[in-house]
Amino acid sequence: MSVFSDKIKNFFGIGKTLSGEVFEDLTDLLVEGDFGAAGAYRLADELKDACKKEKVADGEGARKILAKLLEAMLLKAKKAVPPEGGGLAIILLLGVNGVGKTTTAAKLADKMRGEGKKPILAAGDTFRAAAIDQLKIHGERLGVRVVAHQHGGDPAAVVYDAVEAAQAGGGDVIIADTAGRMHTKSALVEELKKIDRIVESKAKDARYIKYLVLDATTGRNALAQAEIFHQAVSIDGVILTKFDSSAKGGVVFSLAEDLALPVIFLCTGEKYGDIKPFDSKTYAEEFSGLV
Ligand SMILES: Nc1nc2c(ncn2[C@@H]2O[C@H](COP(=O)(O)OP(=O)(O)OP(=O)(O)O)[C@@H](O)[C@H]2O)c(=O)[nH]1
Ligand SMILES: [Mg+2]
Repeated sequence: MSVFSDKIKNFFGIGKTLSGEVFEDLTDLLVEGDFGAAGAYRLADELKDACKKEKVADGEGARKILAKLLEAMLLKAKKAVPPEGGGLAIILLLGVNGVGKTTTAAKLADKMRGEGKKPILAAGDTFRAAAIDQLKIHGERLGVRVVAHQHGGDPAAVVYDAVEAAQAGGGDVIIADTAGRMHTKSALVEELKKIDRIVESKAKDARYIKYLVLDATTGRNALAQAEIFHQAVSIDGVILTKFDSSAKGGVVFSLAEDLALPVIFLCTGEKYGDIKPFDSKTYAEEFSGLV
């Protein structure tokens, strides 16, 4: 799957016998793979104990146990609110500049339309001048309706209009892009509170989901972003983008363990189809170089 899982695979190469030193080296390798130091130590230790207990002395066997331990880590995340289901869904995409929010909004719209849904894209990034046009271009290409206001407008008002459009029969899932900034944390919180109020008053029964978009290539920095956003606005899950490039992916385990945040989708490229639902078992196995 990635260069990093190849490293894990090579590390536990055929014929490798498992000495204490191997587990120390593994700790370093996990840190390199965007695991935090504490998590890496703990995991290497757990693996060492499990190999001993199960009398596993070869690399291949160790990787199988590693995958199980990793999957268990991922299951510590809270259960994801699925974007699919009956009634109106409102999906808000949050995240810092350039992580891929707008692209992901388009990918989700395409995916959901392919699943028989009627998505509406809401141009909630009114901050950056080109953002509205960027979303409109996606909407035109995909044949998906885009609700937009002027540059500088109020994002909550955009969501308001999108909800009205949906309720008038125009759609059953709203995917709202937002501006990429969090340095002004209080502004973000205020902006979201306003959107929350709109949803509460206009679409009380809607499934309202806040996904944080994180760029996988930013490694541990992604975890720091998640901490800040989660604390500020309580997010429901993560969409990890740019997993196609040099991303290592260990941060996914920290998101689950440290913040109980589930990853919902993995994005692996710039094309509309480059998005797939996240599966814990598959991810753990891929990370361990098993598949
Ligand atoms: N390789 C790769 N590139 C991606 C992926 N997702 C987004 N991109 C690219 O990342 C860049 C930024 O994407 P945007 O969708 O504009 O990001 P954004 O978060 O909306 O950015 P701002 O609106 O400026 O905050 C673009 O060049 C995208 O094509 C992905 O999964 N893989
Ligand atoms: Mg954008």
